[in-house]
Amino acid sequence: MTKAELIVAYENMLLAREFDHAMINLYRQSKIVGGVYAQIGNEASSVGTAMALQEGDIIFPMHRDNGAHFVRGMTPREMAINFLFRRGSITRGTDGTGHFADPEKKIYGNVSHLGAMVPVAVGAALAQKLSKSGFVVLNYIGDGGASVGEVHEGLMMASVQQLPFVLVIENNQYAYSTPVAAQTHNPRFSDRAIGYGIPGVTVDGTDIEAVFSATSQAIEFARAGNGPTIIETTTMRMRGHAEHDPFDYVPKELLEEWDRKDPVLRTATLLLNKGASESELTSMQQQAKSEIEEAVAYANTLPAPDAAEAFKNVFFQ
Ligand SMILES: Cc1ncc(C[n+]2csc(CCOP(=O)(O)OP(=O)(O)O)c2C)c(N)n1
Ligand SMILES: [Mg+2]
Repeated sequence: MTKAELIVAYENMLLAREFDHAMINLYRQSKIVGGVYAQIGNEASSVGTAMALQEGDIIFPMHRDNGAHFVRGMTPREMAINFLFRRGSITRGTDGTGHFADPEKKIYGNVSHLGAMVPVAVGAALAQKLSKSGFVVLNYIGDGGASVGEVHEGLMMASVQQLPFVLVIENNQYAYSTPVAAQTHNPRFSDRAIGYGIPGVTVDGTDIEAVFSATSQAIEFARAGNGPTIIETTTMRMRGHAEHDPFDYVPKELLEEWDRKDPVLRTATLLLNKGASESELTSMQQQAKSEIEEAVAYANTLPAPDAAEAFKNVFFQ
């Protein structure tokens, strides 16, 4: 990656990291009543993949992909207002977590039901092919979600129709309390691509350059009409499933091992190697922190939604 690209990556990764810390603190103060699914440890995966998209491309992020939201133009204010479920939020104050979409920004996920998002995203990819839009769909799923049946159905359709579709499997070692070894006999998720006759690659999901390069290739391949790719990014979920989960089932040594590969620190080192100075990095860190603080302060000035909002878009017979 060029220095300019690394700067964009680092800025977005810092925003994601600072946002996580801010949401964790608010959750502890009972100011957030939804789930806080931190993406600490997974930032290079969501930022590096999303950065490979071009304007007009479509993204379906998962519950943990705040970095992808930032890359695709979601602002810290918009994010904070949603998590604090204030009036005027993207979900009209009805969701206090990461289950939101913004079609204007071509962010069509998150579908909360694991696996169910893939056929929807594949449908979006089919629409791109039929309309010859030239846009590509980037879809995320976790190591746990990847084993849900609808993922198979979606990939069957995407591969046989050669759709402009890229599936990122974020293998962060756990699905809630279930380690990968307890849910699949083959821990290499990219091998599943063989069954669909499409390319599959596994990359170190803490290495922003590896993630960006693999995704750029897959997106180019898809845009040229060659069909889908599976990209497995290996990372570690460094927090519990969400903040209510003490994750005492995760061996401490495993967390220590992955902590040494912290994606934010690794990206800082890459920037230093490209000639950035320590003081440049410090000012980027301060900038991200103050942007998130300002966003939370702004969200706190907004009122709660009207109770009547709860009944909008609710259908019953
Ligand atoms: C069909 C379905 N079952 C269960 C859940 C509840 N749930 C939400 S996230 C999650 C764990 C997902 O693990 P993984 O796919 O590995 O993603 P990660 O949270 O590790 O990023 C579970 C069980 C759900 N949303 N949908
Ligand atoms: Mg997981």
